[in-house]
Amino acid sequence: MRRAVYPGSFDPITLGHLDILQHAAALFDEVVVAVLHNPLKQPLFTVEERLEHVTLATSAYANVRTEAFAGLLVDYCREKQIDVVVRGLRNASDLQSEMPMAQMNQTLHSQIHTVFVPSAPAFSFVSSSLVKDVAMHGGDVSQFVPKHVLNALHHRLS
Ligand code: COD
Repeated sequence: MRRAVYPGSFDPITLGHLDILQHAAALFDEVVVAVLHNPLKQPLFTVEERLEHVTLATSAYANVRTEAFAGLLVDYCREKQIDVVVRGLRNASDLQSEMPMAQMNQTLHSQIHTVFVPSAPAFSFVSSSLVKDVAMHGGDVSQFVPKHVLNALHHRLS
């Protein structure tokens, strides 16, 4: 069985993330969306909230499940016996930041392979940070996030 992990902060999950996940779910038998819990960072949504948002957003996929992780991604992969990491690529700058991560992960754990999935053009400019910034300033982000995330953003930022 081919398993993959799709790791990220998902603060919050966007339609761009879901676009990548749709491809990952078609490519692999099972995909674990791993939501990073980093105690040193101050996310807009707690890890529990982000897990809930991701679980709801991915409920249509029978082969996708959601988990939180902390610490090194390679340690999580070792523990779960997962050897493929899926990452989305929006542009050249993503590639520039993703390559060192993929190479570091492969150096730390030689069995880890990173698979890059190109983003749909419609979402190539979308990021969680931009969505939060626009929402924080009263802009309409309804075309970039699932409805329940939109509600959560309104609730958190009001
Ligand atoms: N379209 C397509 N893909 C997208 C879009 C979009 N609009 N938005 C985001 N993505 C992709 C990103 O490119 C990424 O692949 C994925 O979705 C998740 O994105 P984010 O922003 O939610 O998550 P990141 O980039 O903050 O996640 C970073 C990790 C958590 C993977 C990383 O920090 C990590 O592995 N941390 C654990 C500690 C560790 O192992 N450190 C060493 C790393 S070498």
